[in-house]
Amino acid sequence: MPNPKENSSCHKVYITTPIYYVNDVAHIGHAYTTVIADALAIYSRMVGHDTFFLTGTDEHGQKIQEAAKSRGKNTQEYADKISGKFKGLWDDFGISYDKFIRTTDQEHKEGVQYAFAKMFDKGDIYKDVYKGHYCISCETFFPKIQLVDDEFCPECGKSTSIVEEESYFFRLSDYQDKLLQWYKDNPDCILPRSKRNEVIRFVESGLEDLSVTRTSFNWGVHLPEHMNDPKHVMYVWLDALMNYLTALGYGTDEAKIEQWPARVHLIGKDILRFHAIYWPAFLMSLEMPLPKHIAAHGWWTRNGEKMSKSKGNVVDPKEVADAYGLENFRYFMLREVPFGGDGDFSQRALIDRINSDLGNDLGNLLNRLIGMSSKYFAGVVESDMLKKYYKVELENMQNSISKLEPLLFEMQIHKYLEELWRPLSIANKAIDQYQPWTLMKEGREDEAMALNALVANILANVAIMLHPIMPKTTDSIATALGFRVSQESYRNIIQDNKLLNKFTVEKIPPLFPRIEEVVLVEKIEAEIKKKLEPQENKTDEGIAIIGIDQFFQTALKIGTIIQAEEVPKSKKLLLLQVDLGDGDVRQVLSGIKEWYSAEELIDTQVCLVANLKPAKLMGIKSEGMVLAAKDEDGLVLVRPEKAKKPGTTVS
Ligand code: ME8
Repeated sequence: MPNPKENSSCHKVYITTPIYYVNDVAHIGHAYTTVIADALAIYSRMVGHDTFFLTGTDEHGQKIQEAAKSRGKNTQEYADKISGKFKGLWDDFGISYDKFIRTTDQEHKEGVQYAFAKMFDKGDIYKDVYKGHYCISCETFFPKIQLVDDEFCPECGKSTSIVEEESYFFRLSDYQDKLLQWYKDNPDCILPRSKRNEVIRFVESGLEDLSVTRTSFNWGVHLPEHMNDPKHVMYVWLDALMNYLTALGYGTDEAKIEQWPARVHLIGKDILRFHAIYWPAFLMSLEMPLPKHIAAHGWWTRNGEKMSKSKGNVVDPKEVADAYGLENFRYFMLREVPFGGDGDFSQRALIDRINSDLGNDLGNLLNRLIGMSSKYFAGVVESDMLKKYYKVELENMQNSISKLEPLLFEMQIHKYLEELWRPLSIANKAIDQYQPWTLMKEGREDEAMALNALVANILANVAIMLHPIMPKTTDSIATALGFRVSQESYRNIIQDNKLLNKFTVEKIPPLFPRIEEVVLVEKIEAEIKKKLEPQENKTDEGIAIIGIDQFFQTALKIGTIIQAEEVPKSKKLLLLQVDLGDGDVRQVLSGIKEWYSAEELIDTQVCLVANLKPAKLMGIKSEGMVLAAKDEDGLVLVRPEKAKKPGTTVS
């Protein structure tokens, strides 16, 4: 990255976030990625680069189709609604995206079809049959050895199903060496660098060709019409990754594509494999230049667990922003956690950052300047004498500022902010050391004015460089100092080290009123407490102690098995029809085939969890779960001691 002092030329800078799945609403993990990208985009525009910032939503695939179905909604309407919520949140947050792409946009679909045809014509895509373990939740096939207990997804823990279908394949294996060469030639292509090593190890262990179409559902981009194969839709990751190109007009409006390649794709570490392996391979196949950086950040956790929609432990970014101030929250997220590492969300840490870094170090410095200049100089600040008296402090500050830009684009954002706080400490120390009140008492007015000017100029530099993270707050600081944050002030103050012209300080209200605990949002607090309770109340075996109310949330009923049959191709599953009385017959899949034959189960009774959300295994719906006990000697079903009427409640 060029030094800002030398860099006045304009570059094209294309910044992207992942496109978010519309299977549920946003949480702070999404806000984190989006805010980092926003900060980079604001910075890049301020420097004068031709900047394009893309975000959007990922709307195809079985997961979305099922999410809509389980809510009884039409898939497109459901996608419209959740996509609108993401967009609404980013608009509320003032995120400065240039385009919000949706994978259901017509131009996107056409662009993906164009790319597919291009790869097919080149011979990089061929047709074959695929058989494998598929996790719907992650929209990914996993080799058997990676499964937990031969069945469960290694990523999310959910049950996988065996999918056997005709499929088109991308010749990923052909790109193994080229990918390794790319990682080798571009040490910064994956950030942080430690993540690059992980990717290299993965690729070196061997790449298999990638199945890139599905026939088991239809909510996706269809193959180009001329390929005459209407039952196939594209693999959601091929569709989704292509958004980075189609948003620029790839396949529909080539004239706009000059913004490519991406300067940085910001992602979470959960989707690094797709971005660092599949995506560059697709791009190589399409003969497109590769992105400069793929930057993977860590996870936000709650009590040490990854925050995720499926776990239900998410923190709503809007609630936090409303409670503590949007820009304070932005600062906190970017300052608190080293990029690439995980961070546990804590309100205590957030309050400490606001009161200490923002209130004490930054806000108080501005108050001190306002106080000193109005008391001694009717609010006027003049920089004429600054270099005469405080040259060393000034140079130290400028030295710190000049180190910043590379840190930002190398994704060392917490270090960027750490470094940016050094000038503030230079200013605060100078006031304590030289004491303007003593200088005034001793009649050294020039020195007192120079000290004021030192503080004002340091604040101006910090305001500009903090602008990408706290745009409105820094606009207020700049207003107090008589200037506006803009490309021009960036050039003058940061690049050319110019000092502020004579100005009169404008008094503005305190920027960071101290936050006491009582201001905490009760709702968030109550939620945290609720989450913590079961942790504190555990048996010696670590099992949560629950109240009777929680127990009664599970509907346990006696049912009679009226029909049982084997599930073709499954070693473990039997398909049972369980009568719960009053015409309520449940279809239940149960992994008991190793211990029971279908025949011996007919007309026997079981205990059934009757209010489980229906789930699909191997494409078959299951509407309950039979209780069983398993130890090293095998498994037995839990049954009533004597026959009971079907539907009898177990309590
Ligand atoms: O993966 N902490 O979408 P998604 C930090 N549609 N960041 C988190 C997070 C957490 N706990 N949880 C999610 C998808 N994120 C695909 C992407 S791109 C072509 C397709 C952030 O809705 C993080 O950036 O599951 C992660 O990569 C992204 O949200 C995934 O969002």
